[in-house]
Amino acid sequence: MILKKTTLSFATSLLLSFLASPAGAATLSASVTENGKAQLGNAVVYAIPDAGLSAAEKNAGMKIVDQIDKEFVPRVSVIQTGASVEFPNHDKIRHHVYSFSPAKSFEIPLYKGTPADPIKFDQPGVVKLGCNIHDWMGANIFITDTPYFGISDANGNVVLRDLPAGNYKIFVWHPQQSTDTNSTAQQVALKDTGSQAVSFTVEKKKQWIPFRAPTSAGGGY
Ligand SMILES: [Cu+2]
Repeated sequence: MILKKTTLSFATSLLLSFLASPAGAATLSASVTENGKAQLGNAVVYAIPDAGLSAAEKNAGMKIVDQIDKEFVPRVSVIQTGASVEFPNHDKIRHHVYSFSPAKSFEIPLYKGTPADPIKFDQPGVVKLGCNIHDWMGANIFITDTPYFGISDANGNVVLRDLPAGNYKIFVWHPQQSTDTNSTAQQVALKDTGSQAVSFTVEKKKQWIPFRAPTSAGGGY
């Protein structure tokens, strides 16, 4: 009896998402500025439907956070809850990737190449990555339940496509943001066709980890 009900509701949500999908796809454009002035790149913009997510919208997927020239690439990633991330090391030296973040605490001890097992991120939140050997190496993974997200380019622009029509709350997150992400919510009603625009202003904290590795010569690392 229980099994039957589950199967039915799964089939229903598949059908609903199929009906809601390409026919009624909306586009959301967001522009992000820093303190209302400069355009801000590397900001995550994500849209959560008021109606909740169907089973078909929870498809997680896979991402890569590379290590190149003693830096994480990219510095900011966004993934859906349940997604896995591979951490290939393309340097000739070893890295030791770790996170102490509550959303996902893990480490991949000293390695070269691509670790056999990707890391699965099964809780929403922010994961700050570091390397035990190279203190300056840092990156962020933002994990959200919704599949509707993007990261702003150098001009502070991000476009979310193929959103089913409906009411959404739109949020922004940035690694240096000084305010709570939940307080950034903007309510938007997306229609079947056309696009809608929102803009965000991010208040930034003063401090930031350096973007580039120190250029000191030598050293075995
Ligand atoms: Cu390293």
